[in-house]
Amino acid sequence: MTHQDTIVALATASGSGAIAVIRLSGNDAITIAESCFKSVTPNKLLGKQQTHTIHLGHIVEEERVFDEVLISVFKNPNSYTGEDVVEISCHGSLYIQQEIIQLFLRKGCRMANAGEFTLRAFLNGKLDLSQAEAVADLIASDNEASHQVAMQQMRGGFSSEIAKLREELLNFASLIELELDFAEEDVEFADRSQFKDLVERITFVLKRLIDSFAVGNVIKNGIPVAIVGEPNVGKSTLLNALLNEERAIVSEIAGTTRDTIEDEISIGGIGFRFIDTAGIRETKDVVESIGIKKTFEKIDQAQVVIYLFDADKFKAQSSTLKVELEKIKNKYPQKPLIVIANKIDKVDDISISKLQSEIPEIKLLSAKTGFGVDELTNSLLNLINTGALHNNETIVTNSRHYDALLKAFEEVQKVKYGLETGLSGDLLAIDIRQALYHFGEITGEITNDDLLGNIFANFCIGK
Ligand SMILES: Nc1nc2c(ncn2[C@@H]2O[C@H](COP(=O)(O)OP(=O)(O)OP(=O)(O)O)[C@@H](O)[C@H]2O)c(=O)[nH]1
Ligand SMILES: [Mg+2]
Repeated sequence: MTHQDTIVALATASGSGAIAVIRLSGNDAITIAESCFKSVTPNKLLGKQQTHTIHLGHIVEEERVFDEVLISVFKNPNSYTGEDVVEISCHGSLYIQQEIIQLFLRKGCRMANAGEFTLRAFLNGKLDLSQAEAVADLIASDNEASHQVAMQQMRGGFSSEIAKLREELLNFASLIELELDFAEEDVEFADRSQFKDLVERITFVLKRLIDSFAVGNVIKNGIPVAIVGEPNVGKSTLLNALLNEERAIVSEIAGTTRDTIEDEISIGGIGFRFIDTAGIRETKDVVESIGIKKTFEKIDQAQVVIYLFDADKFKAQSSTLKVELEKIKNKYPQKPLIVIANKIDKVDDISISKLQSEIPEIKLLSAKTGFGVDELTNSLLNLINTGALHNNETIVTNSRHYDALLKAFEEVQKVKYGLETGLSGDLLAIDIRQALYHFGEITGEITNDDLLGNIFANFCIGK
């Protein structure tokens, strides 16, 4: 597919900065840039310059000079999009950026759509679909783990693995379909035992990738951690201590937090999303009770629950506390629960040892002084299975890929069953074709406009 029109967009973040980069891509990118460029070297024409070269000069329109700029020239196919690309580094004032973009629009460029540069890169075979998607993830990555996963996927990640298996499966599909043409002769071109081996291998790889999604999802979206407990135990103070900023309002009045407050930070390279909730108690206050209902919804969504109580009130409330903890454990048996005695600065050593003997898993903390916060973040990190990450294994983070992998897995299981039960070649071929289809969806061998539209709409303009 070729694109006739030349697109333009700001590639750097909008707003003013030291430098801004404006990008052009398409058949006329170099001609259009040349028509607005006056090099400091007399009579230098951009069209005559080699690919991957940089040129100093001015952006001009007749007598008007817009800015002094550096222009980089990339000639097709050796560019990000695979087309002719020109990048103009101008001074980063909002006014200059807009004036230059307007100028290029007058000269015949069209404003690029979201993700259109990357879409063109995909359509021109510079990237496969999963790599193109990784570009968006890379731009969005804000911690070590999500960065590492996006980087790995952009460099080929599992799409090369999938492409290879698809190739082998395609071979078998062709052989089996060939057999159908020779049905009378009753021959077998496709070695069934080799085929079984392949199906086993594919099953293994798919299963590993599917399982990795749980980790991948967590890495991409941050691990939701709900902080719950009765009013006034110090939940908001703990949130602030974890985030290292005064994010939530703290007061001695019970019922201060009426809604949930969320914020994300990176701990040891993993994104955690902490959710401060309204304290749980019986109440007639309508607003507060809505907040409490929300607290339970947040526990549902959280992957980890931190239950906080006031160490100073332990003596008076130890029995209700234990009942409360049992309730949570019964309701969410799978969810890691971290139990914390807060305000430990207010109690003496005897009370502490009593606490520890009655609730052995207890962690001691003072949200106010910061005591125990590091230990808490360490135990959070320990909960998360990041083994896969550190072993450099491929991790699936994209729900579209996950979906396609699940479907491919289902089809491959049908093929496997078909092989075991001696299913006829024509029926086997149908299942194989289905599996191939889902493999192709991941890498982009099989696409449709809706799918592409969806994926690239999530990009920023200029990428
Ligand atoms: N001494 C001491 N006081 C604390 C500690 N943590 C919180 N507090 C105090 O406890 C009071 C309640 O703290 P908050 O963080 O607002 O409690 P909360 O659990 O968010 O309360 P609600 O939003 O009402 O449910 C405030 O006066 C805090 O300063 C601590 O570790 N030690
Ligand atoms: Mg609060």
